[in-house]
Order: sequence, then C-alpha cells, then structure tokens
Amino acid sequence: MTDYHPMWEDLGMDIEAHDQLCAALPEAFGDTYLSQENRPENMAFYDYVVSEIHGIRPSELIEAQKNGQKVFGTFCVYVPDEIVIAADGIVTGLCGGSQFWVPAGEEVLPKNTCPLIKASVGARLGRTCPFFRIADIYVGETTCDGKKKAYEILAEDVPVYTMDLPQMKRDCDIEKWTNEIKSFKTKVEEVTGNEVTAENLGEAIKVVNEKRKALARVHEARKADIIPISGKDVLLMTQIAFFDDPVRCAEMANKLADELDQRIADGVGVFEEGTKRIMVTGTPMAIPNWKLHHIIETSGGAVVCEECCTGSRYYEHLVDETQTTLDGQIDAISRRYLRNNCSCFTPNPGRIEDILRLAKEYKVDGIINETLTFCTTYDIEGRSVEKACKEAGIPLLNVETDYSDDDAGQLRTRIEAFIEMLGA
Ligand code: BJ8
Repeated sequence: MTDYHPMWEDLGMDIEAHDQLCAALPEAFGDTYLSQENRPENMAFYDYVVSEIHGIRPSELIEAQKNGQKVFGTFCVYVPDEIVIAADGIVTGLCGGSQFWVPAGEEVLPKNTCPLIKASVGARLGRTCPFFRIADIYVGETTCDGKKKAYEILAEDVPVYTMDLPQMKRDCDIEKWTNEIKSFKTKVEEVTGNEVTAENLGEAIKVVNEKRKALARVHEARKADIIPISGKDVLLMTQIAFFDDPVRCAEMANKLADELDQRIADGVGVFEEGTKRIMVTGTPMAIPNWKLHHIIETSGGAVVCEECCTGSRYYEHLVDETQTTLDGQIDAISRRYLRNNCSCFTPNPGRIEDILRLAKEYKVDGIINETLTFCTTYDIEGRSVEKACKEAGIPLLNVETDYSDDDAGQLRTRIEAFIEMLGA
C-alpha cells in the first residue's frame, strides 16, 4: 500500500488527527460492508477506492492540478457539473459524512446545526480531509439557511463562490436559475482560464448524462423481484460517484450493472425470499454515513430505493442533448437541475410525487423517512410525506438521526418493529 503521508503533509493536513480517522475507517467498513455475503464481484473496485480513500483520487487531483486543471469542490446536486467539465475543470463532492469531523465544526458553528454542515466545515477547518484541502475553489448554493451561513465561515479560509438557487419553480425562477448558471460559467472560465463553448459544453453534457445512465442502471436493477445487490452497496457506489472521474464512474457502474443483469437472469439475489423492500427518503447520506442502511439491512429489510440526493436525485433526468447553441444548452441544464425536488423549495409537491412514483416502481413494502437532526426543511416536510403515504396506504416510519452511534440501539429497535409490522 502506498504511503500517502508526504502528500498529506504537503497539503498542510493535521497528520496526527488524520491518522486517527484512517485507523478507524477499515474496521467500520469491514463491519458494515465486508461482512455481507455473496456481494457482486464488481464491488471490488469500490472496496479498493475506500481502502485508499484519501490517497488514490486525491493524488489524481493533485496530478491534474500540476497539469493546469482546477478542482471545484461542491456540496449540492443543484451545482451543474457540466459547466466545470466543459472548461476542463474537475468537480469533487465535499459533503462530510463522518462524526469524526463534527467536533471541529462545532468550534465555529452552533451545536444545533445539522451534522452534514458541521462535518463539512470541520473537515476543512480541522485539516483532516485531503479533498477539502485540494479544491481550488468551493461552490456553495443558497439552499438551506445552515449551508448559506456556513459558506460565509468557509470563505474566511478558502475561496467560495455561491450560486443563488431560487426556491420556487415558476417560469421567472427557471429564467433566474438560467442566468445564475451563466454567471457561474463566467466564474468557471475565470478560474480555469478556459472558455466554455457550445462544442465543449455539448461534450460535457454527454459525459454527465452517460454517468447518470450508468448509475441509473445499477439503481434500477433493484426493481427486480430477486434483489441482486444490497442497498448498502448501491449507496457506496453512489457516494463514490460524487468524487470519482465521471467517465471511469460510468464505466465501473456499467460493469456492475451488467453483472446485476446477469444475476437477475440467473436468479441470484443477496436477500432471503420475503425480505421486506424498503425505500429511504430524506436527507442525503454523504460518505461514510452508512448507518441507516446498515441498520435496515441487518434488521430484516432490504433497501431497494433512495429518494434523496445520494439516490434518485443524482441520476434521474438527463439534460437535453439536442441543443446546439450555448443559450439552448444552458437553458436545458437549468431545466434539468430544477427537476430536483429538495425540501428547500416551496411548495415542493414534486418530491411527494417522486416518492409515490418510486414506491410503485420499486414495489416497496414500506418507507423510512430520514431526517438529519436540525434539518428544519426536511423535518417539516415529513408531515406532507406522512400524509401522502397514509393516503396511498404505504407504511411509513419517520426517523431523525445524526452521525453518532448514540442512537443506533434505539433506531434498531424501532426499525425492527417497523419491518416486523410490515410482515404482519
Ligand atoms: S439538494 S438535500 S444536497 S441542499 S441535511 S445541509 S438541507 S440542514 S444537504 Fe442538500 Fe442540495 Fe437539498 Fe440535496 Fe441543510 Fe438539511 Fe443539512 Fe442538507
């Protein structure tokens, strides 16, 4: 195994603290992932990525920077990767998913802030994540209040560009978002020194669409009666997609999808017959947050679908590839991204429609609505989700959780009871 310490030192990381994180990850990953039986062979790639998670991809990014490319760190699925890729920039997702980073975040943020925000700020300020050190610029967005204010704190330490996302979906909002993407394009051109043209943007649209199609194939394999892959494994693939090279990401996801198609044809599943099919909806699960999926899948359930940003919102809907002018392409990008239904929008009926549609498509027995603690918009929207599920006759369990293991026992008891109830 390569020793990445010199690279981490060059990045100005807190080596001692980071070593503690590196020491804890293999055990957590082994307990959660490697204990699973009969996993698809193509998961070996994703296991390898995790085994050197702060080494392989960071060294690739540093190499690219040496060749003049710029790295853009993002925190939200509304930020259009296509614009960055068109200008020969690289996108890397930066959302923090570990409790390890929370205390450093709490040094500058109120404790009653959502763990995703605290971990993201903590990873930067605590200097314990290479991705947060490598990014030349962070791209924020005006989604929830916590993120908006956190970007101001991050901007004291690293260049931050914030996109002004509308919170409604009227025609004037689509137009506003289109203009915002145009301003972002100007910023990206300034940072990279490369012009975005109809030609390179057309190519970038295809690259990201291919990635979406490949990820969708893997997710959709779980629609089969015999479930060929665990929800945990699909979650891992999706989490890694946020920071991997998009072309390699599509290639590896397509290989995995081919294997899953073969498994379905051969009748090879990873769960016992009759295992309850669960959809998870709610807040995103940034790597290495595997807590809820692990509890569900060791409590008699199988996660077959995620209606969230580390699930359907990341791969559904393609950007129209038929546009040939920059204006037409940017309008198409704007419309595709605004098809995402985050709870920061008001009203947000699209999310309810998505949940009910996906529940049918994936033949789910029950839904678990997950909210990260102190995420007000998802918490409040839980009421509409509950009402819609009740009307549709779909059993629902609401859970609120954070990144710590403190509530794992209690969560397991509630989830076991919910799954048992589904079988009754
Ligand atoms: S599009 S879900 S990635 S904003 S969980 S930080 S909302 S308080 S992450 Fe998100 Fe974009 Fe929406 Fe998706 Fe705030 Fe809630 Fe925390 Fe959240």
